[in-house]
Amino acid sequence: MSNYHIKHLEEYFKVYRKSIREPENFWEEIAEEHFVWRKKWDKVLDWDFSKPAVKWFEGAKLNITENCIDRHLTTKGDKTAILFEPNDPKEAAEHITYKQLHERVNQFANVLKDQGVKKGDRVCIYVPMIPELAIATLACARIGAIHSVVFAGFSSKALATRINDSDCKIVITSDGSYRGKKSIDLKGIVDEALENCDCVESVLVVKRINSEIYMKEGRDKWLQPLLDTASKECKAEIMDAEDPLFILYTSGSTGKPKGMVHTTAGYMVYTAYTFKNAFQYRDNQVYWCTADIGWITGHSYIVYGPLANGATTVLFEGVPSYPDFGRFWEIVEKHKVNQFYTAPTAIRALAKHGAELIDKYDLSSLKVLGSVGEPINEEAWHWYNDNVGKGKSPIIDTWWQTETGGMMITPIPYVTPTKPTYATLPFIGIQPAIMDEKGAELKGNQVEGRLCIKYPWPSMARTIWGNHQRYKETYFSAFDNMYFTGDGALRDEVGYYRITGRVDDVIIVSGHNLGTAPIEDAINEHPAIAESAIVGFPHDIKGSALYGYITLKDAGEYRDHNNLKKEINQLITDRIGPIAKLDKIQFSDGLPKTRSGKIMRRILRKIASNDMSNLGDTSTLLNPEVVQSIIDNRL
Ligand code: 6R9
Repeated sequence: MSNYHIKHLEEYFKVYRKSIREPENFWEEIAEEHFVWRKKWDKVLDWDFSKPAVKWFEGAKLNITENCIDRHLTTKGDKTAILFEPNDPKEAAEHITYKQLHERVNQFANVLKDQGVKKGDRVCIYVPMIPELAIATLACARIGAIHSVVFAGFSSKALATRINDSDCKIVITSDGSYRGKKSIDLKGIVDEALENCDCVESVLVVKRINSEIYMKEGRDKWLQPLLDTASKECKAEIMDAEDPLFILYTSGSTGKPKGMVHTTAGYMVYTAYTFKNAFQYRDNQVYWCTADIGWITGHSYIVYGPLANGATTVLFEGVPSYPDFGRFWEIVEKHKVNQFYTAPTAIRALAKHGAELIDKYDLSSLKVLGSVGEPINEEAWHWYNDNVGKGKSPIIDTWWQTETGGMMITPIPYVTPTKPTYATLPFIGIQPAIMDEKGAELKGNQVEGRLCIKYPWPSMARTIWGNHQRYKETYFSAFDNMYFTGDGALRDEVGYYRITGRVDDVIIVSGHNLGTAPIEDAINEHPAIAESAIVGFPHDIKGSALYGYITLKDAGEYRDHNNLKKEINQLITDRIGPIAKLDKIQFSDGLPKTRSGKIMRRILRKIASNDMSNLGDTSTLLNPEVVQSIIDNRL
């Protein structure tokens, strides 16, 4: 019997119980029935969280690209694997079939081999959202090189840090990239970064914007001529289950970015299984995740998860606002997208521009709406549900992390009844625990605390590149024998989980623990408010007090800021209590955000505390310019 595709709630509970009671049997069956192996494993799982050491499918041999591409060739060779939608809506979309993907990945892999790249070498990929990004990633996997994709919006400094940390020998980039009306000189950024990277021997350059760029003799090569003469056949390197597949950097609350290391077999099995179920993907459907492949969401749910299922995955080069805020819906209509996966920050930005732009397009193909990246507030949830889903497409609020490799807590659409702002139930095989500060597990329902995971799952990161000690300290030291997520969560009366936000965002005001997320939710209910971020600042009497940074939907319309401040505090008093009222409220044109859309509370916290000495590297922000304006107008 196959448990691969869950179809109703009773089945979810049955399969979930099995996955917890007999995890090894469970994952063995999934691995056996749904993937191709060069050799099966000797042991399904070996683990010890105290070291920490985790191995899945030890002894197995495979190549993930044979699972993502080769095995589909006989049945789906002419099916579109990657559907590329360019930045400019006037440029034609490109349909890359599984057969073509096979050829292009092999050619790219052969070029890498010619450049001297071998199994285990690190390859930095700094390419915009064009087909070559996915192809380069898969080409590395084909030959067993470890890819390190760096989001092509990071600064030269951030890029250099990442290249050096994992000692990359080659960088793949493009002459430039398009982003809405703008074009960006990516190669220039790479040149600047490489002034500080001795490890890099060569740079392969994809032509995208046809700009005049500097090519360093002996180091830089145009990719296309090399591809043109490369063979379309490239034997897949046979990998061990636990060989590293990729490194992906994620920023910690302090220190340099952490290069999370993901390995081959477990990552493949889990991302494929979650993709199939969380999106209820069926053959011939069109799936679109708007993330960038530079983030874990893109790795797992644009590239590996969808392709392992033989799906059609849309790869969008542009931005939601170009040529106007209707672009997402235009693409949904044009390609008849069935599953749409995006982030709350995008939803809020679109909501700000009203629903009229949606009504111009036919969104009837949509069956599942996904959300990822941060807690989705009530207002955004309803806007998404009512206007995009027309109340008919379930929203899956998927909670997971770069470190977890795949979704951890999420509804299964048409199976798990959804509840606004709740990620609902753990995915199959996931054993969450809610812990109190003293390290005791809070059993039963209606509890709130720190979110941990008690048992290994196949796609968990195995280490931090070059720093296993930091991996242990960050994730396995706060609580005995548990993976600590860094997030807070509550479990409601029926056992549904709601992620309450990073626990480092908890502020203690007059001895009361206040999470920033519920306060922000209350504020965001105000019709004039677009977004808000709450941080703590030192206060003589209360210990800490609350400072709110707020952006308005239409700044011109609400000139009476004093009145607005009163209304905000009244909302907070109504929703949470007077204890959560804000001492200071600053209106601002924007909030500093990471490239993946997360508000950088660290910076706001410093400004609120009047400590501008060490704001850290703000160059990696999406909007570094707002920082100065916030400083200039601080209260
Ligand atoms: C996949 C991804 C991880 C952090 C995570 C949490 C927040 C992600 C969320 C969510 C509430 C959700 N987060 N999804 N919070 N609800 N559905 O985003 O990975 O970039 O590593 O971020 O994002 O705080 O710990 P990553």
